[in-house]
This record gives sequence, C-alpha cells and structure tokens, in this order.
Amino acid sequence: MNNSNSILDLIIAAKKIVISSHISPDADAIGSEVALCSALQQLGKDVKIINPGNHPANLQFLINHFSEGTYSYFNSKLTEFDCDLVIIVDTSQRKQFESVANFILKSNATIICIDHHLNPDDLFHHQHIDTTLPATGILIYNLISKFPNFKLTLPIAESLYAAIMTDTGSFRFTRTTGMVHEIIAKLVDAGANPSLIYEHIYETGSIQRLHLLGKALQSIQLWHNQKTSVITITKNDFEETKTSTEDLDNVVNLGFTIKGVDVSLMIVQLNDNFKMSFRSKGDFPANKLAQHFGGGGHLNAAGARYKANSLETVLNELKSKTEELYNSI
Ligand SMILES: [Mn+2]
Repeated sequence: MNNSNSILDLIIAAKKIVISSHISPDADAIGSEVALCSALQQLGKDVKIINPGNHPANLQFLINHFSEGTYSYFNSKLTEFDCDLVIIVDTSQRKQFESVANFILKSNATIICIDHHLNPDDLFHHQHIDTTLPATGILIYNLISKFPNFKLTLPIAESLYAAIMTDTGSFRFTRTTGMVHEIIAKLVDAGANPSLIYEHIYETGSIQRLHLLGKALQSIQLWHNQKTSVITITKNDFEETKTSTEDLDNVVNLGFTIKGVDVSLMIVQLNDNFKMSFRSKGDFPANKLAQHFGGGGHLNAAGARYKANSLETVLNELKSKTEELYNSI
C-alpha cells in the first residue's frame, strides 16, 4: 500500500515505535530518522532508533540532543524486539538492513517503509515511496507536518536540512525543485543554519581523507571519448592512508568536474567484494548499469556490491556494459 494517510493513522495509533535505516547511513538516513524520532517524541510515543551499523563522525551533531538509549546500533544481544511499529527510512532493500530485518520479521510489529528509491523489496506491510523526490527528508517533512500540534523544533529543522542538502548535492541535482526550496525556507526560518550545517558535514574532514582523495584523483581514467570518468580505490589505498570507505562520501561526483564527463563511476575494493558507485547526467541509466552488477538505484545515481576475482575483471566488464548502455540511449 502506498498511502501516507494510512501511515499517519498507524503512527498515531502506535505506542512503541522503532526507526531504522540502511548500513553506512548518510545524512538523509540519519536526518530522516532524527526528525521522525523527535516528532514522535512530541506525540508522547516511546520511540527508539536502532540502526544496522555505525554512522560517520560528521553526522554525530544530529543525534547529540537525544538522551541515552534513544539512538543505538543493532547487536546480537538484543533478544526482544519490543515495539508495535517499525519504520524503515531511506531504503526499501532488505539487504541494506539485513540484521535488523531478520529480527523484526520474527516480531509481530507492523513494518512501514518511507523511501525515495526504486524497486522496493516485498517485506513491508505499508510503504510510502516517492521516487520523484530527491531525499527521504522531504517525505518525512510532509508526514510529520501532519502530526497533531507538530512543532518544527531546531533539531528537526537541522536534521531535515542536512538530509535534503546532502541528497540534492547541495541543491544542484536535477530533482531540486521549487517545492524543495520552499521546504528548505521553512527549515531555515525555524533556525537551521546553512553555513554551520555545511561546515559540520563537509568541512570537518581529516588529513587522511585528503590523502585518500589524492589517490582517488590520481586513479582517474577516462573512457568512451572522455565521457566516462572512472575512479578506483584499492584495499592498499585504505591501508596506506589509514582510512575507510566512510571517507569516500561524495568522491564519485568528482569525475563531473572534468569537462564533457557525463558518467562518473567509482570502484572500491573491499575485503570480499567491490563496492560500485555510479552517477550520470541526462539519459544515461546508472540504475541499469547497477542492475547488471546486482545492485539498483535511480536513473542518475545507483550502486552495487559485486564479487569478482580481480579489479581488472570488474573494470573490463564495467567498460563494456557502460559502452553498451551508451549505445542504447
Ligand atoms: Mn536518500
């Protein structure tokens, strides 16, 4: 079912609610969770955020105002899932929150999904998915605005601003409509500080991250008449720079700073698979490319996890599949 009103009714009727999102949560995931959690607390709900894994340090400022116990990670010691409603935000793919999914499916809780990605898995009792929106934060804003006596507090305004700013590439991606800016105006009027939030998220990095970025930039190759940019990061790069995949947030977009590039790809070697991020401009279907490697996403932003023997194998396959898709548009 794709109906925000029935979801509103379910939320109003629920007493104990758990919110969760995807592994390696980004600002849209954390921001949506925090805003929803805070708005549910206004309604007097007993609500917790339980995520499948750790969040990056630059998003810590969004959860600082919660008292202890409200925000935590899933762990195997959790034996009871004591809630009547689970709300999954910013993902609809079970493999992105597998540990939490395994657990909630054993409970009697109703499971709701609020998301803006394509191809949802079939495990939700209700879903509110709008793939035309640039961020889950927009769906959350529209939903919580309908809560009785809703107050747009500073933590909610900051969280949603962070969610929308990051998922729109700082308001430059194609789905950044006038409606998005109208919501942003309300968040800023409620106290969200654009320069401070930008600084928290993008200007609190480490020297190690810049060293990794150096390796990423050095690795760039151009394919298909300089239209495709490819960044490769190896396990060795992480070891040498003492960094992790978290340090690669947004790096895939750097390919677009090269004139004429309309497809930007990044392949990251992990312990037992390759993490692939695909971005495109215009009609090139990044999601079809991702589907070929077992992943998914949007027309212009998609990704996959792929098992292969070597980086070379991955690059060869990627090169020919990208060319095939170029020829199909
Ligand atoms: Mn998102």
